[in-house]
Amino acid sequence: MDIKNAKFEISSPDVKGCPDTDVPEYAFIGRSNVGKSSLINMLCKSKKMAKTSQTPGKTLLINHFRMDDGSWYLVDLPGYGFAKRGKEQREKLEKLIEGYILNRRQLACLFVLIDIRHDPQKIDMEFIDWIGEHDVPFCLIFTKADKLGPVAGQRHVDDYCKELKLTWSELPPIFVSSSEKGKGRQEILDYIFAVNQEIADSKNETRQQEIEHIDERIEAEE
Ligand SMILES: Nc1nc2c(ncn2[C@@H]2O[C@H](COP(=O)(O)OP(=O)(O)OP(=O)(O)O)[C@@H](O)[C@H]2O)c(=O)[nH]1
Ligand SMILES: [Mg+2]
Repeated sequence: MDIKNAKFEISSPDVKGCPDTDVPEYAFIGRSNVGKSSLINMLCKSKKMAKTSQTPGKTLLINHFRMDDGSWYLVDLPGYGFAKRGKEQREKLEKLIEGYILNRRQLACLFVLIDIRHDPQKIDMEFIDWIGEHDVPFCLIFTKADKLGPVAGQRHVDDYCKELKLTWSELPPIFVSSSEKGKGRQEILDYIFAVNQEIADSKNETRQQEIEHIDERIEAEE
């Protein structure tokens, strides 16, 4: 399956401003400059739908992109941990990210992006532990795979998983991507479409149970 159409919808300064929807959404988070906005563009086969920059700190709002006529959304979030930001702005962004992750009931999966070249960093590990404590469904995506050869890339992923296994008994789904080369696109989209299907199935089941309850009540009254 593939995305049929994709369109920017709205930028919000906080979770209260996000669109009032009832469909699943998939958000991208990670350190500033890790490639969140580029990955959204790559998935949507667009060069400029999400704004990217060589300078960290480009994305400062919650950006909603509607997919397939609004049947699901991709969400671009600001990066965390950009040291050059002032304390005040850093805290403001942390609040925005936290508010979105903990309160957005439409969030079907949070994709946590890690630069494939880097050794495990404390800030990412702490973030992963934090979302784990709050039962946020998440996947890991190792980005910028084109910057390393396949052997070195796999070694970095393996080392990362080893580190994660020190605190996690089970690892989340893991993807490797390159927005430059389109790597990982189909795997990530397949995952999203499978989760969309699961959510649709469970909604149908709930609806079916509600109908059966109503039927039973009508029969009892007759
Ligand atoms: N070689 C390579 N460069 C990439 C890739 N993904 C992103 N970049 C580059 O990395 C830089 C940052 O990309 P963005 O997509 O803006 O990163 P971001 O995570 O959205 O950054 P903030 O919004 O500032 O948090 C840009 O110069 C991109 O061109 C990739 O897969 N390969
Ligand atoms: Mg960005």
